[in-house]
Amino acid sequence: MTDQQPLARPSAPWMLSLDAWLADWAGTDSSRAAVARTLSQVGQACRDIAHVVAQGPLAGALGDATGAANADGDAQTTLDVRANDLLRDALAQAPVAYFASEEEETVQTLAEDGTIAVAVDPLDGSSNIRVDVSVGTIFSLYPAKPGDPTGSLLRPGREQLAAGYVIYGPHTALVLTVGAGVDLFVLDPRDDTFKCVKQGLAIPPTTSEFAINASNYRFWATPVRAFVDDCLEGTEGPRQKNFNMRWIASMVADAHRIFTRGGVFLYPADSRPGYAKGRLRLLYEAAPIALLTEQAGGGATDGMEPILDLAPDHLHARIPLIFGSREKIDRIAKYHADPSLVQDVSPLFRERGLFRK
Ligand code: AFP
Repeated sequence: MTDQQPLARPSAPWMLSLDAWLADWAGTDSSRAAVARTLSQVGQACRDIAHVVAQGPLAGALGDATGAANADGDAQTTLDVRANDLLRDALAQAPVAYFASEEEETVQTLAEDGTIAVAVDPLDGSSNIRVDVSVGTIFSLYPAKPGDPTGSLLRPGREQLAAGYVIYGPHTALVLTVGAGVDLFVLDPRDDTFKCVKQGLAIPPTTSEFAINASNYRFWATPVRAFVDDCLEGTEGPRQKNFNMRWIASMVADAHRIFTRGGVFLYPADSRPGYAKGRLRLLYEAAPIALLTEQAGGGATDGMEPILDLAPDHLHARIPLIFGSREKIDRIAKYHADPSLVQDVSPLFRERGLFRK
């Protein structure tokens, strides 16, 4: 490229700042304006979290356990608590009535007259902090029901007003939906502003990648084993193609790969004590990822039902979560709905599973 040639740029909204993007979307609609102000504050908190993450050990022992546990019994790290505080403080400057978090046992009331309820996983993948692997923040917005903090949040994911995640990786990226497709923003370190770099993210419908913690193989139910066995059989199995496997142990990082080049993520229920409903939380992990996934043309299921149709029965309820490329989700759902299909689809199942003794 010579000096004279202009850089090839997609048309607007390339490089539109998050705040400009939100103002454009909200227009003169007051309900949208409340959502926009809330998302702007989420963006500011995540920018601050990105700064702390980037400092690594210079900011203190971020990955060390504080000695406390969250409502679910997981050990809290210093960064879990810092991220939670940054989000809660930022959202106190927005029209947010209620704030729920993985790190808070109950719903916090921030502004009695607020119109939005927010649920967050402030720091997803905290076991990766110490090894400098990507971590993230997940967020979900609902309309607040006046005087009903918990009821504002215990509802089907389809009622979300907006959802997204931020990944703190080699660059910090925000993936956002307000219910009309999915857009990608990158935090520009030159002026500390999220800028839109892609509109209308679409998850490729077919894929040759899957993500699952295969060390739990012996604890899985038959449909999940069958699906993985079929992938592992590669060109010699019923799928007649080779697959690649990835597991980052930060769902946000696995999700970001799937939003970029397709694939499927599975954290199923298993027979270990405490894992009867998997590991991930419906309100602030599965539901926002499911909304993003559906908005990007993919699917998200607990094996039987779309995640977005499910309402948590308590704030920290868990759910088996399978999301990603449409074709894979449909196949996995079929295995769950009719276990007799497992024998047809995978003639080698039970005899030659690669993880089987
Ligand atoms: P943490 O935030 O407690 O590290 O959990 C991360 C997570 O919820 C999700 O991001 C990963 O996909 C999953 O747990 C990893 O779980 P396993 O360690 O059981 O594979």
